[in-house]
Amino acid sequence: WEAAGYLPFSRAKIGAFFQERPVLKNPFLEDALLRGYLKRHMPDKAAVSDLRAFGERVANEVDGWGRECEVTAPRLVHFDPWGRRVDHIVTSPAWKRMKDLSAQEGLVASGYEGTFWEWSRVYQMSKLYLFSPSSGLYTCPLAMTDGAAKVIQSIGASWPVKEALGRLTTRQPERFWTSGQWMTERQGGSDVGHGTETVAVPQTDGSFKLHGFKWFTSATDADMTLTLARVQDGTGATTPGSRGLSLFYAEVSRDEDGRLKGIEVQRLKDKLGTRQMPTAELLLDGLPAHRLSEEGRGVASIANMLTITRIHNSVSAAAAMRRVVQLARDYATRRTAFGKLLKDHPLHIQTLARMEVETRGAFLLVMDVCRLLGREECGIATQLDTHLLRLLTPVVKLYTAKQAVAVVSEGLESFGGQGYIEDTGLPGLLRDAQVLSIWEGTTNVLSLDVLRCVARSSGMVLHAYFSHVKSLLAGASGVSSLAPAVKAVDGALSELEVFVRGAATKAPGYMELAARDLAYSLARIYTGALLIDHACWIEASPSDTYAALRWCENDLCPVATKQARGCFDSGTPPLDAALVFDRPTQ
Ligand code: UCC
Ligand code: FAD
Repeated sequence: WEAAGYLPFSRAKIGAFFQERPVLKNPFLEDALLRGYLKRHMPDKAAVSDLRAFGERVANEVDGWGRECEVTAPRLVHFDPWGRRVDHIVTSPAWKRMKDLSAQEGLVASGYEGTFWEWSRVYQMSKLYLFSPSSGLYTCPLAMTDGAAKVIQSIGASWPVKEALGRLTTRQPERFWTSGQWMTERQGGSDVGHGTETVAVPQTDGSFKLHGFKWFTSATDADMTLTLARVQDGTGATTPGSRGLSLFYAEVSRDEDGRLKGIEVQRLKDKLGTRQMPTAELLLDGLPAHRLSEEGRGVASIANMLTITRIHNSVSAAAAMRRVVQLARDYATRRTAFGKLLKDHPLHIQTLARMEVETRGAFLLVMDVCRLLGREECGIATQLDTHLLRLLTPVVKLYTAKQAVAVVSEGLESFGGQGYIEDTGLPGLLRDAQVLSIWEGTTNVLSLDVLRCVARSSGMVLHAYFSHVKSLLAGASGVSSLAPAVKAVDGALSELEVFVRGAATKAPGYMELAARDLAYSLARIYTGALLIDHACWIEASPSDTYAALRWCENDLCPVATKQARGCFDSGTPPLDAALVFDRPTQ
C-alpha cells in the first residue's frame, strides 16, 4: 500500500478534498429585487446597462481591490527620515484606485448630474449598493463627500467653496476631491452642542483659524472637510451649547516643507473594523478655515450632510446584507453535509430565506428614501414627500444598521467555521457592519431625533406617514394572496395611531422611553407596506408575495406591545436602573 502511494495522509499529501469557495458573481445580475425595482420604477436602458456593466466590474476587479484595502491597512508616518514632522497617512494603492474609480464611475457625481431626473438618486445609490461591500469602505469618504457637496449646494456655492463643489462632484479623477466630516470631540459625539471645544479665531481678512481637538475623523486623507467650532469674540469668549456652534470649511493642505497646515495627526485609531480606512485623532492648531453658516447655525447647517450620510449608511447596510445572502446561497450549492448539499436541507434554506426577507425589506425602505430625496432635489416633492423624507431618514438609518449586524452575523454562521476565518474575507463584513449603528448617530440618538422631528412638525410628519402607508395598502385591496399581510400592517398601523394619539397626554419621559420602539414600529410598518406594494406590481413574482407575507408575521408595532406591558410607565426607569446596577448585598 505504502509503496503504491495509496496512503491518503502523509507529508505533502493533506487529503484529496478541498471545499469549493463561494463565488461572487455579478451582484446586479444576481439581485432579483434590485432589477425588479428598477424595471418597475426607472426602466431606463442606459441606467440598467451601466449597472450591469458595473456589477461585472465589481465582481471581477473591484472586489479584489477591496480585499487589498483590508489587508493593507493605512499607517501613519509622523516624521520624515530627517526628523521633520510630516504626519503622512500612507494608504494602499488599492485605496487610491478606489478614489479614481469613484470619480470615473460618477459615484458622487451622478447624484448631482440629474441625468435620470427624479430617479438620479435611486440610480446613484443602486450603484453604491453594488459597490459598497467590495469597496474597501471607500463608501465612507464618498458618503461624506456627497454630504459636503449637498451642504455647499444648499448654502449657495460662492468663493472659496464653489471650486470645492466642482471638485467633489466631478468625474475627472485628477480633479476629484473627497471631504471629511469632523464633528466628534472627546466630550461628545452625540451631544456635539455641549461636546465641542474647538474655537474659531477671526482673522483680519474675514477668515478664521481653528484650534481644537477632533477625536474621530474618518478617511483623514481627504482634501477638505466640514467641521464645527465656536467663534471667539474680541475677548476670547464663546457662546456655549448648540447655539454657539458655526459650520466651517477647511482645506487639508501642506506647506512647502510637506507639513500639514494647521493640523497635527495625533494618532490613527485601532478599530474593531473599518480597518481599510484611516480614522485619526487630529489636533487643529490654527487650521485656516472659512465660516459657511451664520454664526450659531452650525448644527442646522450641517443637517443636510447628516441626511445624506445617513442615507449612504443605510445603503451600505442593505448592501452588506445582500452580499452575505448572495455568498451564502452560492455556498449552499457547493457545500455538502450529512450526505446532501446545504441547499437541500430545508432548515438551512429557511435560515437563508429569513435573511432574504430582512434584506428585501431593508432594500425597499432604503430605496424609498432615495426616491424621496430625488424628488426633493428635483423640486417636485409634495409636502408629504418632504415630511416623509425628514421622518424616514433617521428611521431607515437606525433600523437597517441593526438589521445588518443581525443578518451578516447569521450569514457568517451559514459558512460554518469558514465564516470565522479571516482570509475568506467574511469576518470583515461583520466587523464593518458593527459600526453602522454607531457613527452618524447611534440608535438611541436617532430615535430621539425622530421624536424631535415629530414634535417640531406638530405631528405633520406622522400625518404624512399614516396617509402614505394607507395609500400603499389601498393599492393592495382585493389582492387575496396578500390579504394576511395587508391585515397585519393595517392592524399595526391602527395600534400605532392609538399610541400616537395617547402620546399627547403622556409626560415627556414616557415618550423618551418609547422612542426606540416607536422608531422600530415606524420602520417595520412602513417596510411591510412597501413589500406589499412591490408584490402588487403586475410583474411581481410569487417570491415577492411570499416575502411580504413573511415580513408581516413579525411584531410590526413593538411600541404598542411594550406599552401594553407597561414598559414605558414611570415606575420602569428605577426598576431598569436597579436591574442594571444590581450588585450582591453583603
Ligand atoms: O460619524 C461621523 C462620520 C462617520 C463616517 C461617515 C460614514 C457614512 C456612511 C458610510 C457607509 C459605509 S460624523 C459624526 C456624526 N455625528 C452625528 O451624527 C451626531 C449625532 N447627534 C445628533 O444627531 C444630535 O441629534 C444633534 C447633534 C443634531 C443634536 O444637536 P442639537 O443642537 O441639540 O440639535 P437640535 O436642537 O435638535 O437641532 C438644531 C437645529 C434645528 O434647526 P432649527 O434651529 O432651525 O430649528 C434642527 O431642526 O438643527 C436641526 N436639525 C436637523 N435638521 C437637527 N438634526 C437634524 C436632522 N437630522 N435633520 C434636519
Ligand atoms: P456617546 O455620545 O458618548 O454615546 C454613548 C452611548 O450613550 C451610546 O450608546 C448612545 O446611544 C447613548 N446616548 C447618548 N445620548 C443619549 C441620550 N440622550 N439618550 C439615550 N442614550 C444616549 N465622528 C466624526 O465626527 N467624524 C468622523 O469621521 C467619525 N468617524 C468615525 C469612525 C468610526 C470607526 C467610529 C466608531 C466613530 C466615528 N465618529 C466620527 C464618531 C461617531 O460619530 C461617534 O462615536 C458617535 O456619534 C457617538 O458619539 P460618542 O462616541 O461620543 O458616544
